[in-house]
This record gives sequence, structure tokens and C-alpha cells, in this order.
Amino acid sequence: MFKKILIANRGEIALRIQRACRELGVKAVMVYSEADRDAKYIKLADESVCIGPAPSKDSYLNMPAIISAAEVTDAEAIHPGYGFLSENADFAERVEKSGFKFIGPTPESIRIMGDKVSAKQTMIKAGVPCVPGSEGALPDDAATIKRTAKQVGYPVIIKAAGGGGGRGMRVVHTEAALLHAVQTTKAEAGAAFGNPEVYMEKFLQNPRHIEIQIMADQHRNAVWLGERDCSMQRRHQKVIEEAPAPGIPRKLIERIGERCVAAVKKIGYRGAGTFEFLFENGEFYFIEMNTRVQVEHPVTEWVTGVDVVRTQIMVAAGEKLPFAQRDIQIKGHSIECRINAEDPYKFTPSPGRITTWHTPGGPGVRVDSHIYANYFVPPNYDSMIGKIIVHGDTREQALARMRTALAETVVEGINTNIALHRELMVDAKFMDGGTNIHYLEEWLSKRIR
Ligand code: MV4
Repeated sequence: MFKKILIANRGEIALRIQRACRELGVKAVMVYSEADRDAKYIKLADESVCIGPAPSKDSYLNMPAIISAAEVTDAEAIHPGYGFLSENADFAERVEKSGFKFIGPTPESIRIMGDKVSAKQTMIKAGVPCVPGSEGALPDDAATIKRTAKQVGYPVIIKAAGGGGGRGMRVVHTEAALLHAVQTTKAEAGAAFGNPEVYMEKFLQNPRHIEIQIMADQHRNAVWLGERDCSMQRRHQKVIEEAPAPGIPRKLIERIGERCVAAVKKIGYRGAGTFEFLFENGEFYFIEMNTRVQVEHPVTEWVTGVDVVRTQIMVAAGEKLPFAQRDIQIKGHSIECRINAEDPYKFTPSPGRITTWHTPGGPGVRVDSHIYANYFVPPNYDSMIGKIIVHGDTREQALARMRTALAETVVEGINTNIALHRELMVDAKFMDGGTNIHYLEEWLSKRIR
């Protein structure tokens, strides 16, 4: 096992990784920007290094500063968390070339999955079902593009190879609109991602977003850790996640989970990873793979009993997975509410000083947050300030526990979306389970304040 790890992130995930290090007896080096100087997890750290001013590009995205921090503190490995440099293949490569372990997959794996065209081709080859569409990137010639769209059937969606997470896509309903949409998406993709390649898929109108968590070691062992339903989202930002996905037959999920494991073994993937699927009319369609630990990993941890972050560190150190597929049994139900510092109606960010912070507690309640009374939420980063996660024997019990937890929670000094969560936890359709990716935005458009 490593003696010392550098945590190249901030906020709740930096604290989450620090906790995993403590448990493993590994020293944690925290890096921070000038805006995060006073954070409690910095004071709690074994060591900490300032890596630059508040803007992310000068600190949490500053590769030389992070690698130098690892050098001066004699860290052996770097955990990138999520966001920032976590899915940057060049960073992973520079980390390894500088003699450190990158706690994540190889740069090659990150590169393949970062290019959505090569990710999809890899998954088709590995037997993972994908959304019907173009074979690879679209060519330039108009006739071929039109023919492909006719074969796929309208509506189609044009997606940038370098996009993902909802960036660089355009839905097309008619042939008349097709070529212009392809050209515009290409131009935008070239400017935004430095890669003008686009591909085409059948546009699924009312899918759910279901994702499969996998974990692999360097010794060809891989398991899937159940699924998460992440359909409750607004503008591609997830708001509520849960595990297992309500109403999907276990046999169906198991077939997909096994395909994901087979794919991971085929490509020699190591570390944690997530296969994102759209689920419509009883079918799963792969869209993207994430090569990092995700915000919503706690719901998986709670229904499987696996510590995802601890396992990431263990497999990066070269250890074997400490469990096999037969050890993974889904137990009960878990729900996560993301707490954001934002206007509860307009969703504009609400940074500032937190004056009061009462955390919820009791059986089946977990709070992952770095905040405290008198903490200043900096305006420079994502507005998520923490997560409330609950577990119950049933989904109904988990919902009841989340209602109680949200009722106990008090945040004063800034605005948060806690009121939104309180409303959603008593919404009849959400309580039924199985809402699609459009449900929350439709619900918000009809919401009365
Ligand atoms: C789609 C789709 C419908 N059909 N692909 C958006 C984020 C990116 N990961 C992929 N996305 C979508 N791809 C096809 N062929 C609808 C979406 C989509 C979506 C997906 C997951 C969660 C929320 C979403 C919100 C809007 C659109």
C-alpha cells in the first residue's frame, strides 16, 4: 500500500478521499487554491500545499503545480477525484511519466473513452448494446449523411466525438434541417474540443438514465456493483440519484452488468468506471463511459457494502480486488440528494458565508460535505456543497428517511436547493419511481412558488 497520496481536488470529494486514506493508514497531502485556504479539510490534512489562485485554470487544473506538489511532499500517487483533471489523459500520462501512480485507469483507457466515437466502437466490439447510428464518425459527403439518417430514422441526434455530458449535441427532426445541423455541430465541436468529428444516433425521446458501476484490478479481475438511476437531472446536472433503479427486472440489469464486466476485461481496464446507458422500452443503449469516481458513488457503496474510493486506492497500488462477483448482493435501497448553493427557483449560484449548518442524522443517513458554520462558499467553483444520502430496507423507507433528513437540515446565510428536494420527496410521480430524463425539467416548468 502507498504511504502517501496527493489529493488533486477540493470540496466534499477531497474530504471523502482524505477519509479513505485515514482508514487505510495512508498519509494524505491536500492541495488547495487561495480560495480554499481556510477549508477545514485543509487544516485536518497531514500536509497541504497551495497550488495557485482561485480560478481553476490556475490551481486545480494547473498540472505542473500539482505534480510539483507531489514531488516536494514525496507522495507516491495522485487521486484526481471527479471533474477538474480526473478524465484528462494527458494529465494521467504526465503523472505516470513523473514517477507517480495515477489513481484511475491508464491514459490509453481515458483517451479511448474521452473520444465518444472510439468509446462506442470499443463497446460495440465488446458486445455492449449501443444506440443505433452511424458507424463511427460522419463523413463529409452530404449524400452519405442523408442516407445514414434515413436508415437510422428521424429524429436523429448529432453528437461531437469530443463532447459528452450533454455538451456538443443537436437533435434533428427532418432531412431539411440535417446538413446545417451537422455543419454547425462540427464547427462548435472544433472550437470547443479541438476535434470537429461528429457522429449520429437515433434520438430516444423519453429514456431513463441508468448507469452501471464497475471496478477492475490489474490482474484481470472485474466486477459490476449494480446500477444507479440518475434520471432526475436539470440541464445535464444530476439532482437526485438512487440505487437500485426502480421497476427494472433484475434479469435485465444482470445481463447488462455482465456485458460491462466482459467489456472491461476485454480492454484491460483498471480502476473504477461507469457505463452510462439510456433505458427505453425495456432496452439498454450504451452512450458513454466515465473513467472517474462519480459524485453519486455513495448510493452504490450503500447497497453493495463496497467502499468505492478505498478500492480505487487498493487497485491503483496493485492489489487484487478484495471481493468477487458472487460477493456482491444488492441490499435495500439508497437515495442521494445533491445540496447546491443556489437560488431555489432561479438556480443562479448563491456563494457566501454559511452562518448555520445543522446536519441530519439517525439510522440510514450519511452526509458527505466539507461545509461547516462560518464556512465561506467560494464563487469560483461548482455550486454543490454536499450530499445527503439515505438507505432503507425498501425504497419507501429510504424516501421516509430522506424526508426526515431534509426536515432536520438547516443551512443559513446562503440559498440552497433543500426546499426543492423536500418538494420532490413527496411528489407522487417521483414516489412511484421510474421517471425519465425530462421529468424534473417538466415538473419545474409547472412548479408554483
Ligand atoms: C441521447 C439522448 C437521446 N438519444 N442520445 C445527454 C448527455 C449525454 N451524456 C448524452 N445525452 C443524451 N443523449 C440519444 N441517442 C438524450 C440525452 C439526454 C440526456 C441523457 C442523460 C441524462 C439526461 C439527459 C438530458 C437530455 C438529453
